[in-house]
Amino acid sequence: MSNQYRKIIHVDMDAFYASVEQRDHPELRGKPIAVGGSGGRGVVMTASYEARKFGVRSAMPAHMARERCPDIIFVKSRMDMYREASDRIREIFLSYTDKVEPLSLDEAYLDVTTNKRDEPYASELAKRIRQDIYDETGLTASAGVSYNKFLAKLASDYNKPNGQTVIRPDQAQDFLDVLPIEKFHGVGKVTSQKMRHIGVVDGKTLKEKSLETLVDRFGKVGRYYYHIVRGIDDREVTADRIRKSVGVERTFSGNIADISGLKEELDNVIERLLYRLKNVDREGFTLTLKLKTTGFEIINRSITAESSFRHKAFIEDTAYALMKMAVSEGVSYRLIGLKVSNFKDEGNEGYIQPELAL
Ligand code: TTP
Ligand code: MG
Repeated sequence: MSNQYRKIIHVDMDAFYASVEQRDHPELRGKPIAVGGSGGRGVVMTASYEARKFGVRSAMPAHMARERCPDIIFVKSRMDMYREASDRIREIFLSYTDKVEPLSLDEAYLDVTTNKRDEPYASELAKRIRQDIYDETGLTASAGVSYNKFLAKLASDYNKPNGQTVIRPDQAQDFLDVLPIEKFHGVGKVTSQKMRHIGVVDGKTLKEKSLETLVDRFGKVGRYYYHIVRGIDDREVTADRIRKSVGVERTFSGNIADISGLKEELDNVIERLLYRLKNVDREGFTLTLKLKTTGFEIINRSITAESSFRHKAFIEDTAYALMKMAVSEGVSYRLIGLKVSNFKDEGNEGYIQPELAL
């Protein structure tokens, strides 16, 4: 019986945007910071754990955050950096399993029942994934390990930050019984108020309600509540829809104007692209180079070839040629990216043979 259970990991980055800022600005480490607008209508996107001690939370108005934590430092968000970290994390996930379902930039479900490492212990995999994330991005993540999505997500929150929790089938009921009703994933403010109205304050009291009562009160979702409180959740981890491209980008720490500096960054991007292609195992026939200028202008140059972009030498030669085409003298750049697309099994045949002139 027990080997019938699925093995699901939920990974969630710790104070994601704030951690990226503290990583890139050492002077902010150990300090209460908030990422977001500090002005009149500014809102906290997220706060460092140092700021959370003062009660600063996501979605809180900036003025309230300042009231609670007068020393708080506001930092502007840099979405391109968060996206880049998110891409790297996804690369790591995909090197463990193809069944990866991202929920946002910083969290995902992984089904590791079978996995690319042939590792039977999901908690061991979770440890390795978190270590890989730290090695590759300098950021910490927390993980929850269980036999379904609901419990895995619940578990990832248990030992935050930089921790992990396993909920085994025989432990699930204990976790659920004491869980406050508003902590049930999918139960919002309105629902939890309605729940409290009928005497449901936690898992234990929710379990006392019959399926009929719950469906009667909450409609279809009542059935979901009935089951999750018993540790039953059959939702599959649905992998990303078929990807149309595999790409890697890098934002520079400073601006770069010289071609040798750009080439160095490009080499790094090529390495990462090769790593990702290895995990995807599909043949793409178009290579696209992207540059972003310091003025935020985006330049794309691409080449479609007769053979697929898989081998290092071919990718290098083509990428260097594209870079020569794309770069203008006297312009400085802040980002370089490389992407392979036009995959063979995409409904088209990949490279389309030009029609023969008869
Ligand atoms: P979360 O995972 O909810 O929060 P977090 O990663 O900052 O902190 P932790 O997981 O350790 O509790 O959200 C991930 C990122 O999404 C967060 O860093 C910023 C962004 N975000 C918003 O922009 N607005 C919001 O209201 C929330 C909740 C998150
Ligand atoms: Mg998070």
